[in-house]
Amino acid sequence: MSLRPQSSAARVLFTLDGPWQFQPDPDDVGEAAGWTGGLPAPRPIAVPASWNEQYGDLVHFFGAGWYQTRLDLPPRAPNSVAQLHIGSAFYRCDVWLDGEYLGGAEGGYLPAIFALGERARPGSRLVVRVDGRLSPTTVPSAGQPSDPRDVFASFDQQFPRVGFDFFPYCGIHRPVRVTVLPEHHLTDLTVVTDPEGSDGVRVRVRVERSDARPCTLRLSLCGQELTMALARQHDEATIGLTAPRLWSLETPTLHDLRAELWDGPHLLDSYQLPVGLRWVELRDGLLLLNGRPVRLRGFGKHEDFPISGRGLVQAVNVRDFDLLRWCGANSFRTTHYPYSEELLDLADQLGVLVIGETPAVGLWFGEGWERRLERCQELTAGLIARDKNRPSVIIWSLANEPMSDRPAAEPFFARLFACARALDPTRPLMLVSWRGVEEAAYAHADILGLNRYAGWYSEQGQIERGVARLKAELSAIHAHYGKPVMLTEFGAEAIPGLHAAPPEMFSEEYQAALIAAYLDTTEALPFVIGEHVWNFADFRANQHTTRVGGLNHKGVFTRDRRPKLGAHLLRKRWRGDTDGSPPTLLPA
Ligand code: BDP
Repeated sequence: MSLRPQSSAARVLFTLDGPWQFQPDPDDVGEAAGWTGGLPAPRPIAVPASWNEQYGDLVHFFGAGWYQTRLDLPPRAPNSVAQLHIGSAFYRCDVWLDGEYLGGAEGGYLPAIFALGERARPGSRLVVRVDGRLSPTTVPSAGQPSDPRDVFASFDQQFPRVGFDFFPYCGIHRPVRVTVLPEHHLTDLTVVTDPEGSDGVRVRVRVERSDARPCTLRLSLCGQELTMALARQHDEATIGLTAPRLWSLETPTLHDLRAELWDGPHLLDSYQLPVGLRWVELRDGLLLLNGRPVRLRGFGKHEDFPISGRGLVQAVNVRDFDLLRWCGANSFRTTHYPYSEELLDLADQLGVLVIGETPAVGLWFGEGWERRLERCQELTAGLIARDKNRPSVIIWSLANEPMSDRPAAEPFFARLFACARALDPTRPLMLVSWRGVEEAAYAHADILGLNRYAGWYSEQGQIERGVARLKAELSAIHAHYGKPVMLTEFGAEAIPGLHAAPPEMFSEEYQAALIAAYLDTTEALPFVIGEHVWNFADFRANQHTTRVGGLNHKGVFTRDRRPKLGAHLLRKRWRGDTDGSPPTLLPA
């Protein structure tokens, strides 16, 4: 476990973001040719960003690419600990410093941390090899054998051939930083808030540190100070607060928890964690935040933008939150992988609820499922470790649309849900399915997510028949499992500027009409705890007959974030106003 890097009175942090040098390695010769010590013919590349759209010859390059930059470690205290932190690199990264191997990490969406040891010096050369190749055993997968039981077999025809409906952008996608920690340092904090009495809370803080050397812990939160002698590597402290300002959608108050380690008068380490005091429950079929029911209104999204690809662009994230507010959404799901920590900072600050999803999209249960289960357990543990202290994250989604029509699916999910529940008993667990009542793994989830495209992939052009089917299916799921259900995806493609009256498929009117009909249906069902439109914005997918121009056009905003009629419709429904949009174009 590791705390997110920050600078403090005892810690140093600097960024390596900016242009790096890059060389694609289509024949996979780099390691044998000694590129680990430096690249023979590199070209500039931006970090963070996907490599695919930075150069025309890299668009469909999904192999290994080598990055290098200079790393100047400042003079540091003896025994301090220098670490390299890569926010994310897709799909796998391996790191060398001055030709010496530091380690590797797989998965693509979670931070990778490498000890720099004593090697780093001013002018060191850092080399990172990023391998974008997916295989049948990776999560997510690509290239698995076709089987009619795996429903998305039709996507076998798409290019590139991957087991999911978004472009497999490659590269260093999130910030790269170097941190220097003091010798004796905090390694983890876990903060849990429980209600106490009529207006109080009890905040449990679990502290982990690098060693068991006796020292004093000082915690401060909301003006309360707590001092405690530590003699073990981990300990737990409790802070009681009367009538604190809670974190909620309306007032997303964050308090700074300051944690310090002291040796007599000497400060050993200091860390500041923003904390939102809130608790989440499922009770009587409702989702409750701080004891009050909340209905989730929002979207599935993607980290996706022209040229930067899946790389972090802070301005795009800020704009997305502005647009979430513009249309009155209160939540989103991090479909279909963990999003950047910088994005979740905004959710914490702005009071937006998040369903945090693992990269387990389109899981398949043929040969090698045990290996994929291990990967899923590691990825789930990594996601929980990274985001467990975030007030915005209220639910964990452990998989999206598994192809679970196979015997292995049941034991697979029994183990995966047990693993997540043991790691975080404070948040409900969700499984997002396309199979509906047939989804045996629903038995292990607390919230049953359903993705439904009746009126689009089925009942094509017939919205009324689509919603009739939707209602019947949702009711059957609830009757069978007796658990809260969420409509986690629904929608229709709309080519921006394409209009039709009466509405026809691919027109903005059809998309808006379908969304309206779905909301009419689900808002009347008391066991449905929310609905997320697919998708917030158009996004780059793979080339396929159903993906015009390589984009999935189910966004209610275009890829450059202009509203379609569907966005105006949502604003009207979720906020009750139209912002001057042409109401005559809205479906009645
Ligand atoms: C669902 C998937 C999502 C796709 C969407 C679609 O969860 O990733 O993009 O359908 O077809 O099956 O648009």
